[in-house]
Amino acid sequence: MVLIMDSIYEEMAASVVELDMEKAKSLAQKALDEQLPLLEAIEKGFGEGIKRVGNLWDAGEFFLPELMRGAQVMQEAVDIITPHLEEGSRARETKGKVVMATIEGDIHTIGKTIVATMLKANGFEVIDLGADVKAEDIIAEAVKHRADLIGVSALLTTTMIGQKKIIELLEQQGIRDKFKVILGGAPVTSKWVEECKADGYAENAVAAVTKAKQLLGLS
Ligand code: B12
Repeated sequence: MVLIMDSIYEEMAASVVELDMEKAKSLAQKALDEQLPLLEAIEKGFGEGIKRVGNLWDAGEFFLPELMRGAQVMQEAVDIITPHLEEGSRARETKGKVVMATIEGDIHTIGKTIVATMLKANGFEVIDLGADVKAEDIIAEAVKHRADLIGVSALLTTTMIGQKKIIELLEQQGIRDKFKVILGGAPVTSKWVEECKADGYAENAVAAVTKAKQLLGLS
């Protein structure tokens, strides 16, 4: 069984690298039809594919159009799966409110959206503000919605500084103690999170849920 799954995940990864939208979408549908572990399909399948696309870009073998197409293929495949990830959570009581965004200047949405979906699937109420959101606006929304947790994604080394700004603004506004703040995104490390004086870091969506529960005293 494990071997069969591994080969489906490999096909999923390959569909992203081959920029084959039809193949990716039909594999996403197959994951639903065959009731595969959906998060694993995203992370080990399509997620692995987009990482390989990133490596090809790094190696100079892919250019921006391929990078963009790869992202689009991954996004559309994941969009087929995510509504089904959330299904189990709707009736349950909310574990807490989370405001999530990708920081200003940064248009990378895929990882942030996966984290948001996983949090929803685990009973959190998530207000997803999208990408390229100013630190000021993230805080205003967190205040407005009385969020418990703020989650901020950054994929560019040049935009990570915006994550730090969130903490600085919360301190300036005298509301630092009202929210727990978690940071993430490929270039983010626990050292950076410490430097920002944020509350937590998670490397992937599963770890993000564990961290969120831990910070809100739910585990
Ligand atoms: C897809 C992609 C794009 C797509 C994004 C489409 C979209 N809708 O998101 C497009 C093509 C638009 C794009 C554009 C650009 N990109 Co780009 N892109 C990538 C790529 C290949 C994959 C990112 C991704 O989606 N990964 C898959 C997801 C699942 O992983 P993830 O994002 O890391 O998220 C996981 C964790 O990090 C974590 N996580 C994420 N967010 C959060 C938040 C919280 C709170 C928590 C707890 C956890 C968490 O959980 C997630 C799930 O496991 C990366 C390469 C890479 N290795 O990361 C480059 C990369 C990030 N891009 C890069 C660059 C340079 C750019 C451009 C500047 C290119 C250009 N010259 O125009 C532009 C940026 C424009 C802008 N202003 O933002 C560089 C950044 C380099 C750097 N050090 O800063 C990278 C690293 C590629 C490279 N090696 O050069 N990109």
